[in-house]
Amino acid sequence: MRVFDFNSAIVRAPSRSVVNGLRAAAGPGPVFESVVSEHQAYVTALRAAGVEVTVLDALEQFPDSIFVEDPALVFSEAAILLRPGAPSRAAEASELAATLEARFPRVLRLDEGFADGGDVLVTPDRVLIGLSARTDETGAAALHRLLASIGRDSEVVEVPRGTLHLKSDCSLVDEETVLATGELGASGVLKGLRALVVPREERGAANALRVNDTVFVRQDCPRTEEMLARRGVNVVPLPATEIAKIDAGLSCMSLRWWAD
Ligand code: CIR
Repeated sequence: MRVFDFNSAIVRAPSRSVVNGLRAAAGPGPVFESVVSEHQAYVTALRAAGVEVTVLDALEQFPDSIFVEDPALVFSEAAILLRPGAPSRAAEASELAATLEARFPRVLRLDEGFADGGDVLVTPDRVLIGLSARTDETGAAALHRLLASIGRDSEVVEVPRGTLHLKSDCSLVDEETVLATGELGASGVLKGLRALVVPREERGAANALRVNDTVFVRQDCPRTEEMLARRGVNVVPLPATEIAKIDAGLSCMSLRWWAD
């Protein structure tokens, strides 16, 4: 099984409050109806790629709860409930607990510090845990220990300053190749992997999503799409301009795993 082979995923429907999702920069927020249509396109695309998708109900009290990748981490053998670093997102993990307990043989819990799933990149030989404004050293060390307890090697790395999450700046294209921003590509964090650097004006494209034999990329990043297509990648563009207004990309909207 490859690290991007998935037959199962969990997503959460956007709440009307998503228009108030966290964002680092001022600027127009997303339009609810447009987020809904991006989310529907995403679910349809996951299903077309061979994934069985469970859609959880929207949570009005948590504007960012559509981004289910951040409060948990999932593998075939276990799920880990994390401790999101943004105070407004802290309780999102407990909202996922029953759903994960019904689906995974083990559900572990991070019990100290903070860690967001967006800071975790699973590669074929190790799990990278990025230190960011959302993931602190205590949380990263605790996550490293939990991963060791399920037999997974991990490495704690620095996320470039000003980047929300590790995966805002990178994503796997295949087992040896990562799409990355210039900053992350040059940082040494991705050692052992080949970095394909996205054009500066398309830095949001670094958060692509490989699912089975498809790589999903943001529709508004044509140069990245072309770069991947030229390499023979089966690339499928998806609309994501609305969720990008609240600092999100394609990986954030699902938890993905291979259910045996
Ligand atoms: C946040 O700031 O938490 C949300 N507005 C965006 C989360 C994006 N999640 C991700 O990249 N994994």
